[in-house]
Amino acid sequence: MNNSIAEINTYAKKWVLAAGERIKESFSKTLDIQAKSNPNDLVTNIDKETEQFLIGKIKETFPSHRILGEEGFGDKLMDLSGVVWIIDPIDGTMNFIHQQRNFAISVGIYIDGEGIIGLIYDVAHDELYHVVKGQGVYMNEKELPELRERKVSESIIALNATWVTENRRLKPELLAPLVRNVRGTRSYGSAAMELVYVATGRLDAYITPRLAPWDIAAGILMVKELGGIATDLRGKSLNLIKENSVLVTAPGLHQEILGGYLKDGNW
Ligand code: 2AM
Ligand code: CA
Repeated sequence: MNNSIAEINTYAKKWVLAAGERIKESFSKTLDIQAKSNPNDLVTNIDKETEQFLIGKIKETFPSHRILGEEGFGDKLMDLSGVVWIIDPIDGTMNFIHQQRNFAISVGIYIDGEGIIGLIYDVAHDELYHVVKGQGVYMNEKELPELRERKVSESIIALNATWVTENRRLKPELLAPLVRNVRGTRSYGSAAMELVYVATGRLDAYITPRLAPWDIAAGILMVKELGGIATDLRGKSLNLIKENSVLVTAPGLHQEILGGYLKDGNW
């Protein structure tokens, strides 16, 4: 690798902030909205333009880097060798369309499969969450503290009610005891934001049956950097080249949820 991590990081931050400015400008314009895999799986011209903007910058400056992007303007990847940027131009597109908030730009940068840099930009709040492996997690200029040990009875967990009730495997009857025993449940509709909320301690866990690599690539690096745990629902490592079920928690909680509530699941 010819470019230093510091150099890649400086550009990544600059481009994500610039992409956020472009998204803010779009708030006053009419969106072109299309459905993808189903009528509720949406994409807009701004999702596509933001991905193309970021890819244009990366390819111009770092031609050897590869890109995995949600909207398909990147490369077709079979593995994570070399430097790979994993991009969700707008995570929480439905929120972007309906609410103009609760969405984020998510960029994870992996080197030979190891997560090194993560950026999640909450554009509506002007909050850039940022991690470089081993150097801590920052919200703008403020460093986030290590996560504290949690018990299920004291925790707030994020779940997507639609997916929990629809999913064949993540059955409501399996999750009902957990939902009863936690302090509260929440759903924000953006995986990147939900992972950031675990990193900041606003949430203690996030459980979901199926996410794509771009939904989680940046956020799991932040949670792990602060002592949290990120696996699939069987406790296995996440694979950033395919879809995964996801269990991301503060320390302590992972074993309690996995062993106490999810062990009889058929994931
Ligand atoms: P998106 O907005 O980029 O599509 C919604 O709870 C979260 O799940 C969002 O992060 C959303 O990302 C993601 N999501 C929505 N549909 C999905 C799908 N079919 N597969 C994987 N992730 C999805
Ligand atoms: Ca998206």
